[in-house]
Amino acid sequence: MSFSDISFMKRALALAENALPNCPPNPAVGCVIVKDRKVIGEGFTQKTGEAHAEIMALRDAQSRGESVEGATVYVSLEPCSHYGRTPPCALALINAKVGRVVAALKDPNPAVAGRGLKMLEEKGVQVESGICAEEAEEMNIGFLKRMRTGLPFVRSKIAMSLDGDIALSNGQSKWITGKLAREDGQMWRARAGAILTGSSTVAVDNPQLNVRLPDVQRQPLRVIVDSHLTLNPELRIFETGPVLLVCSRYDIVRAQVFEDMGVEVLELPGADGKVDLQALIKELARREINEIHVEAGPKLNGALTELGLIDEYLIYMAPKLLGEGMRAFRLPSFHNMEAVPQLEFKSMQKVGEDVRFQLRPLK
Ligand code: AOF
Ligand code: ZN
Repeated sequence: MSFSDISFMKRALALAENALPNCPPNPAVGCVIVKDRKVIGEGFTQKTGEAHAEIMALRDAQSRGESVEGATVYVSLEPCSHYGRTPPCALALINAKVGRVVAALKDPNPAVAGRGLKMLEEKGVQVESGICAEEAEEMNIGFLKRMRTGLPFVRSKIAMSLDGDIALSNGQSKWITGKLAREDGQMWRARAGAILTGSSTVAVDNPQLNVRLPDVQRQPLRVIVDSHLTLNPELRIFETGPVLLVCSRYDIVRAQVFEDMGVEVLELPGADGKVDLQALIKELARREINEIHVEAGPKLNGALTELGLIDEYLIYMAPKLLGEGMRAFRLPSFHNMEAVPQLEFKSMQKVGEDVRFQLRPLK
């Protein structure tokens, strides 16, 4: 591994970022082809069913009139070896006669799992992996978790005041954080396969919970936990894009109204008349959702936390005190410090006038 290997891989990772909003459920991958220390082709994963990063980079080199024979290919995930929705990238690289392939990570998809690199090696291509692995893990944290464990990565985004409130006591919550923090939140929303919320948030805030960014061709599935199907079908969330309404008891009359509007209604009964959240997370994995982005109130955030279902808290904290307002989490009283959920800071960053914390449960 050399210094230039790292810098070309960083470029591949930066390219992969462009893929994040459009490629799910495929992982976001970037690829850079280098010859004589010069970049001759670049690419990133297109939307599912279309070209992978390596194919885009090979096409880019071709359109620049460059020969890739003997070149080094930097790719942020192992090239695929299988016929999925597209043919194997490893084969395309072999046919293009590249000399060396450097991958950041092995692809844990059981259809690939090391076979991409093996195929290349068997044809005399020099291979290496593990360069910038940590950054590459973060880039596709949801895809990698789902491939390794069968479950998606759950990230809960919460905008709160310095005293931990998400709304005033009268329910008003517009706007606690500033414009830049809200734009940053849109980026995280855009990379998710699903946005998960509860009926109270939808009823009180009347949000759209969609992605409003330029060049985004895909909308995440909006999933609403509404145990008794009490929501008003005229709320804004039902006007745009796909919605999955999850209840604990299927009421045919109420459900019909939503189904006639094209909204899917799913019954997942849990304990105490509530929705089985664990079953819901599994169901979303079955639907190839890699990342679930939670934007919800205290009840759902409290319940998910108690069940240990949140992998990351994305907290935007505003320099404001809201006083006796609505707390971010409804959790029981704890009687000793050993019992409280413990998190660790993954990152801290100022975003406009607010601060963003990324926290993960302490393992
Ligand atoms: C790559 N390069 O840019 C990506 C890869 O159905 P397909 O053909 O689109 O294949 C999807 C699988 O390919 C996906 O689950 C993952 O294992 C791999 N993704 N592989 O060589 C890429 N995005
Ligand atoms: Zn591929």
